[in-house]
Amino acid sequence: MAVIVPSRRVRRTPFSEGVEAAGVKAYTVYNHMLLPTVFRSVEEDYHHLKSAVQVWDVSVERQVELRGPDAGRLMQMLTPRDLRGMLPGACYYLPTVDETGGMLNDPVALKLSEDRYWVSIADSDLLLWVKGLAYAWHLDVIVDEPDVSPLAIQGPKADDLAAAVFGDGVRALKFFRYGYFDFEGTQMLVARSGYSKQGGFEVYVEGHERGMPLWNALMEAGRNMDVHAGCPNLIERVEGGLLSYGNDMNRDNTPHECGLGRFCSTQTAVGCVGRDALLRVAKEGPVKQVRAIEIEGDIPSCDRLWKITAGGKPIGQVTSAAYSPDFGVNVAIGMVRMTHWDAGTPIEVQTQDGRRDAVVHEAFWI
Ligand code: THG
Repeated sequence: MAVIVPSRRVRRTPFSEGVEAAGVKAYTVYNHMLLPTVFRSVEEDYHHLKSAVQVWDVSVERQVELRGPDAGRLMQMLTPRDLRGMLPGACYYLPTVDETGGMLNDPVALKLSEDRYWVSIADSDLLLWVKGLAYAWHLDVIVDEPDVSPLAIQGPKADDLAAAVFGDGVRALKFFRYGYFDFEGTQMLVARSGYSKQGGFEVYVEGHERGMPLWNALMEAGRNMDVHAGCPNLIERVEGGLLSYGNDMNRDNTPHECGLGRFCSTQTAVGCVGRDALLRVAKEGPVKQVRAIEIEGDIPSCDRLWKITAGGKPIGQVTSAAYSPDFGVNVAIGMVRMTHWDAGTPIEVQTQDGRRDAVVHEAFWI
């Protein structure tokens, strides 16, 4: 493939200099910004992520900030997850939906204070929807994109690396909680979260100029831990069933179809846009849903939708797939109709290189 040209529309990040020095080999574009996808090779990066520790430039997880007396009310309009119990210090994974209950994004939200939130978005322009709601409802709230760029520390040695830079206090952070920790005399927001199943942290770096000093400090402190620059890894995230907005789901899907029903309490999420639509589908249950799928044979890269058939009839689609070295099979994420979604059901996947036999797997691999 040809190269991607950065520009004002395809934004660089505060860590781009470090990413380039580390030998990034490929990028994708996510929220109008560069997201590294390969450093050594997808497989090498995968083995290293699962055995050591990596520093990821995930600046593309842009923040939508809601600030003002109506910030809490506006937050609840975005999601069927009940936010009444959310306290400062908490991160919540949030399905966000439109008036039909269709998925608009699947961000991680942080409550900074009673009247201030960050919504750490996946790849869709959620800012525009939030600004539109604030305007239409005459809400007393400011909605914008602050100069905040997450840097992730992921892998089995993530606690050791984070402790070396932020002190042993970070070890006590619980999953999906954040705290403030000192870095060279300034406080930084560090959360125990991240887009892998290997565990780790995300540092929300405020101010472009603070990017490279933190990047360099992590690389320096991690020398004896085999630290390397990394990025969200396709193989690992499919093994773990981490969904990718725009790939595995979009506005055509409800949270229940995405398997995100456990993050919805639609009944009590009063004020949520699309609540009526979701109450209906939650009652009936979805007729198709995300499933782990194991595909036989050699597969090409899944850069388009693969139809799933059973006896030649369409029953779903595969949206992400990769060969897993650790499990020795092709792992995949797909959306499957209820007639065929039981574990063990034999199906066929139509790749651009031809048909492959496949089976609905009981669960994701990690
Ligand atoms: N971190 C932050 N922002 C993000 C992502 C992130 N924005 C974009 C993208 N990732 C949003 N999507 C996800 C998908 C899954 C998870 C987080 C963000 C995730 N899921 C946990 C799991 O499936 O194991 C469950 C979380 C929970 O139990 O609450 O972590 O990664 N800042």
